Amino acid sequence: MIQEIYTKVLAGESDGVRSAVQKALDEGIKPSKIINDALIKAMDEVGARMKSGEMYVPEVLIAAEAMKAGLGLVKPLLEGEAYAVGKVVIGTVAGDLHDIGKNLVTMLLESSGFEVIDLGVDASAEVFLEAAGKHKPQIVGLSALLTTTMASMEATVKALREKAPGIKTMIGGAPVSQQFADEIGAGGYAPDGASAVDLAKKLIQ
Ligand code: B1M
Repeated sequence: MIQEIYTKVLAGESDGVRSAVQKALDEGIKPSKIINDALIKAMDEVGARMKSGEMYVPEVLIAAEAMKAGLGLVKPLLEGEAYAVGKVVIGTVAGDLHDIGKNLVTMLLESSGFEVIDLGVDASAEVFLEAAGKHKPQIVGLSALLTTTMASMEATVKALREKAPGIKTMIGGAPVSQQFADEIGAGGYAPDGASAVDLAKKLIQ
């Protein structure tokens, strides 16, 4: 049944995932095993296929939806078991309304076991700082799609470094790069959603 869930997630079949997860639960398979050995493992494979160009954004989004459909069934049964592997506050920086890439990164982080607090778009340094204080994440993730909003990203990273030095930052978006991350002192840069998950895992180690 674990294999069936895995296969259905990769195929993006939400209904199929739900019924396979229900069957697994009926067979007495532990929720944590279903999450780790089927749902998260399938999303790891989705990430790998996205990186190698075997899967494209729409298929990835559909697989993440299917994964979340299964997760919805098992998550309430975890009985206080620590589930989230880490906490991330994420948002698109001030002046920038692009959120498709940020939403994709959010879905992939969530389906890889992270708890994600999404601040939406046009989030100022103050909004990021307030959320960092309130939610105490290990990581704050910033997205920017405009060359003009790279300055907002720099200002937000600077504010976080000064006022919340224990929190790691990661950045992404079409105009930014590893070089820019190094210049502004961000904790890391990821070029795509799958790499963002790998980076987040690395940053919380
Ligand atoms: Co706009 N836009 N847009 N736009 N838009 C771009 C970005 C642009 C390159 C188009 C162009 O001119 N060729 C250009 C920017 C030029 C520049 O600055 N260099 C541009 C412009 C100029 C504008 C406006 C100024 C247009 C105008 O009004 N004159 C305006 C700005 C509004 C604003 O933000 N204040 C504007 C508006 C819009 C729409 C609202 C119409 C719409 C956004 C809808 C939305 O997001 N809800 C839109 C869109 C859709 C685009 C394009 C076509 C597509 C962007 C996208 O969603 N890509 C884009 C051109 C293009 O890229 N072909 C363009 C798909 C997405 C999955 O990829 O976002 O790169 P991406 O995310 C990737 C990675 O970058 C990475 O992972 C993601 C998944 O692999 N990533 C992260 C992203 N965030 C990350 C965070 C991480 C880690 C990785 O860690 C935290």
